This record gives sequence, structure tokens and C-alpha cells, in this order.
Amino acid sequence: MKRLLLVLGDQLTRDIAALTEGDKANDIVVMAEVADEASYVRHHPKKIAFLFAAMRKFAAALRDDGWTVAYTKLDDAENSGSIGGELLRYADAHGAQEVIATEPGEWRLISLLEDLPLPVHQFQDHRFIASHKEFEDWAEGRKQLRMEYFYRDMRRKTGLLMTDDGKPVGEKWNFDHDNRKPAPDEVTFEGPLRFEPDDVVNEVLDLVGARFGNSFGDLHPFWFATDRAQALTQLDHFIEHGLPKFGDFQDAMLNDNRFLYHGLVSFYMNAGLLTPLKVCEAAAKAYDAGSAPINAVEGFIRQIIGWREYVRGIYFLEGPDYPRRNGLNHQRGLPDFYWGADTKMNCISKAVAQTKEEAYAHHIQRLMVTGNFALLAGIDPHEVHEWYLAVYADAYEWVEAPNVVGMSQFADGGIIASKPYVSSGSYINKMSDYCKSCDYKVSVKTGDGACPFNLLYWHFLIRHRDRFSNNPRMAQMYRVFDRMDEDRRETVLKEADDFLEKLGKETV
Ligand code: FAD
Ligand code: DLZ
Ligand code: SF4
Repeated sequence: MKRLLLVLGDQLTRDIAALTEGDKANDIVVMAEVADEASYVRHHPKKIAFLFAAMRKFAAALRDDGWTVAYTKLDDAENSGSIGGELLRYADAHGAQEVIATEPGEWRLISLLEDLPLPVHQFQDHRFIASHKEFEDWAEGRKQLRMEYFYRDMRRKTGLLMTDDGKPVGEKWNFDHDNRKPAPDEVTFEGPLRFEPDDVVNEVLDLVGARFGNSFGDLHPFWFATDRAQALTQLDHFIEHGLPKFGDFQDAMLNDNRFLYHGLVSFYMNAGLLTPLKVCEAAAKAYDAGSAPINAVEGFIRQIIGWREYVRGIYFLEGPDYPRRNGLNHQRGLPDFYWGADTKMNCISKAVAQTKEEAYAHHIQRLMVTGNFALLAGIDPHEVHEWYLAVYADAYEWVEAPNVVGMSQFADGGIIASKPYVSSGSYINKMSDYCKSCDYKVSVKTGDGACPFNLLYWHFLIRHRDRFSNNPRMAQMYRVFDRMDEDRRETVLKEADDFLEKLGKETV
């Protein structure tokens, strides 16, 4: 019986389940660039170009391996515009009666495949270290789903940074205490490798420029890796030159350096060009060889087998309504400056400009600048979710939604974060040089030039007093507020209200 093997744009791995379940001699691999996937949010043009170029090269590699591939380009005349439509069209054309798929990373597509008028078998995605069942078993009966304990299980399971007698290397599970230093004066890592577009990439760039050129985000210069060999070169480059200081400066931010010591590997891992285990093994090897310290290597591996696996577990555990949660009932619209309109807040302006140009911002920019502001200002978390899903080249719902709705916006009611990630301007000032070139003054708490983060921080705490004042990690801040004299308390809250009133009406 002839079958179709579906490979989605973020499943570009040779031993993905749909292929290992398939039969080269009989089955047909289906890959399709379709309008529905390219427009469920207004994706950054670089993200679309990256995926289409990587898909085309992966299809060519599969053909070289002897597979028959039915590939739809976005501008093919017969393109039906959806994954479902393309499967039905190819089933008809080739007399195929069944579809083999690897489970997609989004509930929307899982349902679409379930509802197709063809039998579709969805196999688990084995690129991840924890299966759904393992995560469910781990979560079962726990009051709090803390990442740290899940991470330790993943260390035991993979054997990464473990001694022969089952102990963590360095006698500690977590070396974060040595990390998170403020921004350095000098960065010795030159950042990610930039790959010159070849003919395949140039053809895609023309297509994407013509079809999606009006979306937020710069298509050029385009420098992403678009095949496995290039992605591996980027990984080696990072492991050799960036990893040694990854831990030290992982939370730092600089006006003139967008990448610091970050890996720039999420695009490639999430699309399938790199597998998480291989990435972690490369990092562990650097530790064994003495070329990177334990705080860097442990921190990096924790992000991948800890956080990355954990957020995926939560996404699938919590179900399809997760991205719609709004535990703090925030209703304000997303301000225009998230889409590039002027703002006097230098931290936001820098993070957004970088996002527009690179389709990339690192974790602390996402969490403590754009995420922090949205939470403090009470922006509707679904709007925030759609923004993050659109603008970052590594964004797919399984990883983006828990990070945004859960970790950043506390809209899941505290499943992922034990307290909201909010801060005044002082955190941003400590970790970056943004405040030095800002129109606002981070040291000013109220009145002329007061940093909006300072005002909104108190506004957030006070408007959610019922929810958070009993949280032991936040009680101290309520005491600080209560000790201020009454005039000062009133002024802070009034100025925060005035600021929020101006959002969307004038440049703030
Ligand atoms: P590095 O800093 O070099 O870290 C190494 C790797 O660790 C990353 O490549 C990534 O795979 C993994 N990692 C680190 N933190 C996380 C995390 N919290 N969740 C999952 N993986 C993690 N990551 C995405 O891959 N896609 C997203 O859409 C996404 N959205 C985010 C939204 C918000 C609000 C926040 C706070 C974080 C988000 N992250 C997302 C996590 C993190 O910001 C990115 O993985 C990271 O910035 C990617 O850059 P890098 O490869 O240079 O990472
Ligand atoms: C993100 C994306 C885009 C922009 N385009 C396509 C596409 O044309 N064809 C395809 O197979 N996949 C695409 N993707 C990735 C899917 O949206 C992704 O598989 C789901 O969001 C699940 O993670
Ligand atoms: Fe951002 Fe406030 Fe610093 Fe300006 S002063 S960069 S608004 S934290």
C-alpha cells in the first residue's frame, strides 16, 4: 500500500519518526510551502525564508538519499494553500491511502491531521528527550512542577555531566550561582557565523520579499544557516569561541552587541537541522576537553535538556487552551512600539530594533525587557503571545507559548513561574548599558524623566495585591511600598496611571 510521509517545515531531521516509519521503495515524502502555515500569524520574513530555504535543501538531500519527494513551492499553480489540502491532492495523484506523520508542535495542526478524511498516524517526535508519557508521569501528583527537579531526571536519563556512580559532575546540579554577571566592557566573541545566500536561498528570498515584504521584519541581510552542515559549523563556532563565557554573561545586554556569548542555535534545533542531544554532547565534550568551564557548560545544557524539554512538556500537558489563558485578566492592547513605532524607552527600542533586523533577541531581552514591560503594563497576554510567535525565527507554539503565556506573562496562574518576572528599571540598569543612553532616568522614581519601569512596577504590585501579597518571595516588596509616605505612594500610582493613559496616544 502506498503511503504519504508528511515532513513539516520544523521536522527537517533525517531520522524523524515519519521517515523511520516509512518505506523508501514505496512511500512518498510530502513537503509543502503553504499560505496557511506562512500566515497563521504575520511571521517575520526572515523566519519564512529560513524555513522555506531549509525545507528545499532538506527535500534535495532526501532525494539524494533515494526518497521520492513530492514538494510544493509556495508559488506552484496547484498549491491548495494548506497542509491538509496538499496531503489530499497528493493522495489523489499517487493513489495513496494513508498518511504517516510525526506529531506536529502545535495543537492546531494535530487537530487538522486528526480531522483529515484520510487515515493519519501521528508518531511521537523522538528528537525530544522526554516523551509525553515520561513528562506526565513526572508531573503526576506534584503540587508544583518545578523545572529544576525535572532537569535532574533528564541529566540522569541522558548521562550528560554525570559521574560513573550517578552523581552530578562538580558535585552540584546547578552552577547558576557563578553566572549572570552584569554586562562586560568588552565582548571577545564575534557572534554567530553569517552564511552567504546561495542560489536556493536567493530564489526563496525573492519569493518571500514579493509575498511577505510588508510584514514586520527585515529580510536582508539574510545570514542564517539553511542546512545541517552549516548549522553544525555554527554550533562548532559557538562551542569553541562563545561557550566558555556563556554562563558568565548569559543575562547581560549591550547597546552595541546583540549576541554576546549566546549560541544562536534555537532556530536550527527547533527546525530540526540540529538535534538537542547532539548539541548538548558537543558542549559536554568541551568541558571534558577542558576548553569550557562547568558553570558555562552546565548552564547551557540545563537550558536545553531542562528548560526546552520542560516547556514542551507543559504545553502538551496543559492542552490546546493554554495560549488563551489570562490569569491576571490583562486587557490592554499591544503598543505600536512593539511593531517598531518610536519609543523613548531605550531598552525597548533596542530590543525591538534588533528583533526587526535579526528575528532574534536573547532570553533576557525577551523576558526582562519586552516581556517585563508587557506584564507591568497589563497587556493582553494573547496579543503578547501572537507577537512573540510572529517575530522570532525560533518561535513555534510548543516552545513559545509556555515561555510567553507562562513564564513571561504569568497568565497560566503560576504553573511555570513561582512568581511573576517583573522588575523596575534597576534590574535592566544592572544587567545592561541601555539606561546610560535613555531619555528617561533610571535613578528617578517619580516626576520629570522617571523611568516608566519604576512607575509601572509599583502599579503592577498594587493592582495585583490580592493575588501576590502573600507570596513569600514578594511580601518584602509590599512592605517597602507600605513604608513609603502616603504622598509618595499616591504620586507613584498616579504617574503610572498617567503613563498608561498615554500608551497608544503619544510617543512614550
Ligand atoms: P542560548 O542563550 O544560547 O541558549 C541555548 C539554548 O537553550 C537555546 O538555543 C534554546 O534551545 C534553549 N533555551 C534556553 N532557554 C529556553 C527556554 N526558556 N525555553 C526553551 N528553550 C530554551 N525559545 C525558542 O526556542 N522559541 C521561542 O519562541 C521562544 N520564545 C521565548 C519567549 C520568551 C518571552 C522568553 C522569555 C523566552 C523564549 N524562548 C524561546 C527561550 C529563549 O529565549 C531562546 O531559546 C533563546 O533566546 C534562543 O537563543 P540562543 O539559541 O542564542 O540561546
Ligand atoms: C512556521 C512555518 C511556516 C512559516 N511555513 C510552513 C510551511 O509552509 N510548511 C510547513 O510544513 N511548515 C511551515 N511552518 C512550520 C509549521 O507551522 C509548524 O510545523 C507548526 O507550527 C508546528 O510546530
Ligand atoms: Fe529602560 Fe528605564 Fe533604563 Fe530607559 S531608564 S533604558 S526605560 S530601564
